[in-house]
Amino acid sequence: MIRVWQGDITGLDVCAIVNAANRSLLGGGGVDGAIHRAAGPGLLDECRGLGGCETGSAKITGGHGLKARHVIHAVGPVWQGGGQGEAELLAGCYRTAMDLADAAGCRSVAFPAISTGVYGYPPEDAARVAVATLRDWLDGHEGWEVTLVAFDARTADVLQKALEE
Ligand code: AR6
Repeated sequence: MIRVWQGDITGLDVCAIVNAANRSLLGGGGVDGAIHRAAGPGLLDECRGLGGCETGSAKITGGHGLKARHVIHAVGPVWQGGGQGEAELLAGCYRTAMDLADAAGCRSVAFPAISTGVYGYPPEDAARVAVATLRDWLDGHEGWEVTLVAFDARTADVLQKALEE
């Protein structure tokens, strides 16, 4: 099941929340900064041991001070017009995050709108990639609750429309 929820991802009581990180995995602004602030310094300490992450993939850590048991740090592509494999890289973030959540024994996971902030991915296109990739993954995996988190009303609307397509 996929649902849309509007608000701050850092407070969600789910098994894993996904972070929109960069390749260093050492923090940043946007949702990344919010997650590190809410989780506390232990999260950055754990991230230092991960050796970064390739664009289009993800790595998992503990949730530290968060309600969520895990944080999955996904590195979305920077939007460069759409001809640089951005859609496949973004899909890779969602697929890898689901694989990691599954391996950790989770059945609930919440995603921010990866790449649609600082990285400039058009929200409508990103929402279509997110929904298609998640539907494909969930086909054959029972009993999951996936939350697409919108920080603002406009993003919530875009995500809801993508779900209804
Ligand atoms: N909860 C849910 N969504 C949020 C929150 C929050 N607390 N805060 C922001 N968003 P962005 P990106 C939304 O820029 O585009 C960082 O510096 C935001 O409104 O956080 O993947 C990293 O370190 C937008 O819809 O991520 C990277 O360097 C979405 O989260 C870079 O930014 C993603 O916006 C990654 O850029």
